[in-house]
Amino acid sequence: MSKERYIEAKQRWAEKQKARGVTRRAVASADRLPPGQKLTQGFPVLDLGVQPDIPHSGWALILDGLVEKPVTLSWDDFHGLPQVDDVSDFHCVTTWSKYDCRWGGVAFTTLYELVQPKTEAQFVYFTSYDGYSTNVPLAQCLDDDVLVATSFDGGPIPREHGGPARVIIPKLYAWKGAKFIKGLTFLAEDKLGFWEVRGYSNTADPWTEDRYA
Ligand SMILES: Nc1nc2c(c(=O)[nH]1)N[C@H]1C(S)=C(S)[C@@H](COP(=O)(O)O)O[C@H]1N2
Ligand SMILES: [Mo]
Repeated sequence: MSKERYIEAKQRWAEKQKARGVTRRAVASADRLPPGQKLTQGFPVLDLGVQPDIPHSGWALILDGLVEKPVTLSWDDFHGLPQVDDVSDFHCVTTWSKYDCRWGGVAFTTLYELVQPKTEAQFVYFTSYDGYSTNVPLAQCLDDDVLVATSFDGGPIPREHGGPARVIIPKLYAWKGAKFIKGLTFLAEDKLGFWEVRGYSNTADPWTEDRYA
């Protein structure tokens, strides 16, 4: 994609977001820790008891569903896309939060532009190499801090934290960010993911303590 086209696309998203009333992530402030959360300096690991070992040669990211241009990206394809860095806070529903996580990878908006979702597409269903899944409305995925990350703190994402690639959606509880990401499917109707069918909230807003449905 040419730089001009990329910037143009970004501008369209910004306009769309403004129209939707989406605001930027708040900067550090006294109100930075959502209610009921405790700050941790460490980085706990939460998984389903499996940490799949996926070599870069065997890794692919499948983008499909209601899109004009479905695509399967190899590791090299993925790294040929524009890369971004984003520093964000991480909030797990089990009450720990971690500040200033630096993730690098491809912005969701870049993937969106690549596959060109049809107008019916309103939800994204994420699937992972460990059998995990989760779901998020498309509008929230278009926030500028949402990415498919392949780096953490300047290095590869450790396997226990979801490497080679994981999704980061800072404004939602962290179970909405799939580790070991394998596929993004664009859907017209919402489809509940692994924890959502097991009683976790579908909206997952840390600021309203929207933990369980
Ligand atoms: N594939 C996959 N992604 C997942 C999970 C999982 O079990 N499998 N757990 C979720 C939960 S509940 C949280 S809090 C975060 C934890 O990320 P971490 O282990 O890097 O702290 O990943 C989320 N993404
Ligand atoms: Mo979690």
